[in-house]
Amino acid sequence: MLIFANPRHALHEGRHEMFRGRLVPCHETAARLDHVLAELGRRPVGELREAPTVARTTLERVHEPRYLNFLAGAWAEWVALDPANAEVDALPSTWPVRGFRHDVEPLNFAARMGLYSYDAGTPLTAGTWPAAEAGAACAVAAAHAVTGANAPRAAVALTRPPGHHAGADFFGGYCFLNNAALAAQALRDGGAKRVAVLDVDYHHGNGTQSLFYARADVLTISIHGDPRTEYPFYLGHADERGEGDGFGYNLNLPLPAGTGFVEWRTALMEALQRVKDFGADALVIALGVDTYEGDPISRFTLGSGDYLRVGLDLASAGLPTVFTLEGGYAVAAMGVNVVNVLEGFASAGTA
Ligand code: SP5
Ligand code: ZN
Repeated sequence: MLIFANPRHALHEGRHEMFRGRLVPCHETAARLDHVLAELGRRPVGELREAPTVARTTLERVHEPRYLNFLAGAWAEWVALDPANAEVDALPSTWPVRGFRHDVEPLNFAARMGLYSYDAGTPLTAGTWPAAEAGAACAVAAAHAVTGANAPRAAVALTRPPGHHAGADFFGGYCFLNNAALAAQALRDGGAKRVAVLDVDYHHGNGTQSLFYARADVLTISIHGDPRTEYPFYLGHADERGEGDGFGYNLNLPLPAGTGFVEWRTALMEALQRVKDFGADALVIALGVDTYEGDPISRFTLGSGDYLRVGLDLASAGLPTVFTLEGGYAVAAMGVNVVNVLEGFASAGTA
């Protein structure tokens, strides 16, 4: 198993997210990834590798050019508005909902923040772009690593900010560039005919779903908290099955808040059966561990030991596999939970 850890992840360090009318400390912190790296130091389940940089054209396989241009320049614009902004995160506060235009890019910075986002929980900071770009490079490198003869079974993009909520031209849910989608597209571009993305984060992978919704070559599956009560609320229902050529190639398995490992694993088995029926050549796992019982913002009750079994189950698909790191906010348990998945996977055989 090869592990590409984002060397720039800590450059993205938000101060606050909007919650119930207040700015509260961010849940998505650099310490999360530091805990995973520390646990990997104790239990080296794979070899750490450095990722080469990613080309803009590779990012454009998934994201809109005008969105990438905005993200890359947003911090400089924010500080140019007022030098005092350097001490404050940029958060959106106005959004073009139904009936507004999306084709005309406003000149106003706040207006563009809203055009390219969907929540006020995702601060853009001085280091957001370099951190996200280096993370995307890890995801693409991980996809390349499992491609070709004598490739290892699995590779991991150990990165933050996470990615699965980000769409072609929007950020949100702590995500800016969709690492899982970039890995899936890189696998396709590297010769895989059919790629499955299985999202096991507590929250529905709305960005990934929307990116591949009309495509039959990338199957998207998400197991998550029922969006009627859980973030991201407006997508992730069981009746979303894809559209056009992609009809039948999206599977949502929403579960009620409070779901424990036995029921969660039943959904995982259904997901893995669908991956098998699809005839995937490669698998991307959007690995969130916010399904953990101690997670402060989520409501499933998986235990740390359960993640070993999750890893074993994922390995049973028998496919070249790329992991991208998504959510998980019980910071102290984060390292054990993530490395348990990887160790469980590796213990199945030749990863
Ligand atoms: C990648 C990922 O897991 N993103 C999740 C984004 C969830 N954002 C909304 C969370 C709102 C909960 N805020 C609770 C704050 C009170 N301490
Ligand atoms: Zn999540």
